[in-house]
Amino acid sequence: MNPTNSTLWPIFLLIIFFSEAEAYDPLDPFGNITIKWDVISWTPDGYVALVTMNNFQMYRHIMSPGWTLGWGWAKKEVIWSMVGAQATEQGDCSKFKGNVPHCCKRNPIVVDLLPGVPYNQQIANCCKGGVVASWGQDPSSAVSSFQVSVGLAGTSNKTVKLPKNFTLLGPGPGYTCGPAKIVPSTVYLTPDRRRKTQALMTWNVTCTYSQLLVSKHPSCCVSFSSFYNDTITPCPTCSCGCQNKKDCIMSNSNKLKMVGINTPKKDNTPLLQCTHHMCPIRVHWHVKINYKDYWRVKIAVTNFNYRMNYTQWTLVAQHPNLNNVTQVFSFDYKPLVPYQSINDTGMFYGMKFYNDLLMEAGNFGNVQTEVLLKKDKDTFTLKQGWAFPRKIYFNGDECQLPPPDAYPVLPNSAQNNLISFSRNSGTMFLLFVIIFL
Ligand SMILES: *[C@@H]1O[C@H](CO)[C@@H](O)[C@H](O)[C@H]1NC(C)=O
Ligand SMILES: *[C@@H]1O[C@H](CO)[C@@H](O)[C@H](O)[C@H]1NC(C)=O
Ligand SMILES: *[C@@H]1O[C@H](CO)[C@@H](O)[C@H](O)[C@H]1NC(C)=O
Ligand SMILES: *[C@@H]1O[C@H](CO)[C@@H](O)[C@H](O)[C@H]1NC(C)=O
Ligand SMILES: *[C@@H]1O[C@H](CO)[C@@H](O)[C@H](O)[C@H]1NC(C)=O
Ligand SMILES: *[C@@H]1O[C@H](CO)[C@@H](O)[C@H](O)[C@H]1NC(C)=O
Ligand SMILES: *[C@@H]1O[C@H](CO)[C@@H](O)[C@H](O)[C@H]1NC(C)=O
Ligand SMILES: CC(=O)N[C@H]1CO[C@H](CO)[C@@H](O)[C@@H]1O
Repeated sequence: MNPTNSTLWPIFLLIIFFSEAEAYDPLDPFGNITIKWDVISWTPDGYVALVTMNNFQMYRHIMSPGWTLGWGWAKKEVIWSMVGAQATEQGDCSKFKGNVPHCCKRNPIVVDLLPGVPYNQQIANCCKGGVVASWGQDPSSAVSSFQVSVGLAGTSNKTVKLPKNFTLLGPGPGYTCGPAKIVPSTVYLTPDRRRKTQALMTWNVTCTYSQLLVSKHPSCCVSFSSFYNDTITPCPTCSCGCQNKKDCIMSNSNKLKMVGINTPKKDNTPLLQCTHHMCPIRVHWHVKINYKDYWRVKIAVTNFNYRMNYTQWTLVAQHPNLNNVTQVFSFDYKPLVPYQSINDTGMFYGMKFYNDLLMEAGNFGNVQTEVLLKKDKDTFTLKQGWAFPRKIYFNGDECQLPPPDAYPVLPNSAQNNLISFSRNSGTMFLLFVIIFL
């Protein structure tokens, strides 16, 4: 192994240590969703707060039907009114005469408003049906806000009690939120940028994602092929669990002509095309051409769910040669460099209005790209599966890779394998991945 690679070992060990300990994504170690409450005025019986949700995750967005935020009031607070969002239930407000609160529940559940509500119900960054882009894809849309007027609450920074037990669905489970923490008050710049104002008090809540909370099975899988071997390495059988196998639909079934078959279910249960892997998403990585100084990979993403269009989808890949991406066709690409020294991860996403919508299963349910990579002569090899990715994520969830013994192999390379095994650092890494991940 060369010295640069050996310096990485402690980091990989750290990654493994962390990923087993708690919600921690080694490819986006600082990713989180932060919910900030800025008290912008005190009222006779409480306060008005501007609540801002920032998605600091590089590649995990909140897609339709959007976020759902819940919390528990510390005392007997009520919500007098909201702008830009609404509580899903009013609850029992029977003890109020005259002016009735918007929500009297002890554990309010709040959702964003839909686009197109009247202007007097809107504020900046609201009313997007709860859809929030990922930071890596579009930082300007990675934010959602609403305003809440709280009553029967503390009326100063000494008496106010912070809400507790925050929960976030985005739109499904997966997020765990920490306690609210008082932080330095947010400072605002006036529109002419000549005066600063500040919130009377600010608290933050941080939520992090763990795929394990969502399902014990992956939600996507990866298949491989190469120009040097006719074998296609398929997704592992039952990659995403086969418990729904009886409900899947053959791609030639007449049922597909039924009206309404593509309508999403409230709980988002998929209607999958029958495959041996039973995944809603398959990512195919094809090693296409080996030039003298470059090599070319084709990546295709296929949707097998008849009930789902993926908007603003993201695909993350980890491969040592992503430090020398020369050109990416038909997708946008951005390197992710969470550890300054390692540049082996990048995110692909669709071009706006062209292929940022991955259509439901069927004829149009796929998107594809080709990637041109410059070879580093010291590491490039077609042996030992080096040309295939170490990790693939779709929409922030890690996909199931084929088992290492199924990778397409170079013809007649069998006897060299053992030698290159100990010499080739790329292979060492792969071996490491195989054994420990
Ligand atoms: C949340 O993410 C931001 C941006 O990556 C980071 O600066 C901040 O430290 C994170 N917060 C926590 C509590 O991890
Ligand atoms: C609180 O959240 C905001 C984003 O909503 C972030 O900019 C700020 O750094 C956070 N403060 C702390 C102390 O984490
Ligand atoms: C918060 O959760 C804890 C444990 O689940 C519970 O005992 C407590 O009553 C909750 N508090 C509020 C204000 O919802
Ligand atoms: C509360 O407000 C007082 C001034 O009214 C200020 O001095 C103090 O720092 C504030 N405390 C917090 C936690 O914001
Ligand atoms: C997916 O998008 C297309 C085009 O916008 C639409 O016709 C179709 O009904 C959508 N399918 C689902 C399942 O939402
Ligand atoms: C990472 O690699 C990409 C090319 O794939 C390059 O454009 C980028 O500058 C590199 N970043 C760092 C920090 O080395
Ligand atoms: C292609 O790869 C497979 C393993 O995936 C291997 O069994 C087969 O022998 C290879 N084909 C050739 C021509 O080497
Ligand atoms: C062959 C080649 O261009 N290698 C470059 C790959 O990228 C790293 C840094 O990202 C450069 O240091 C190499 O020279």
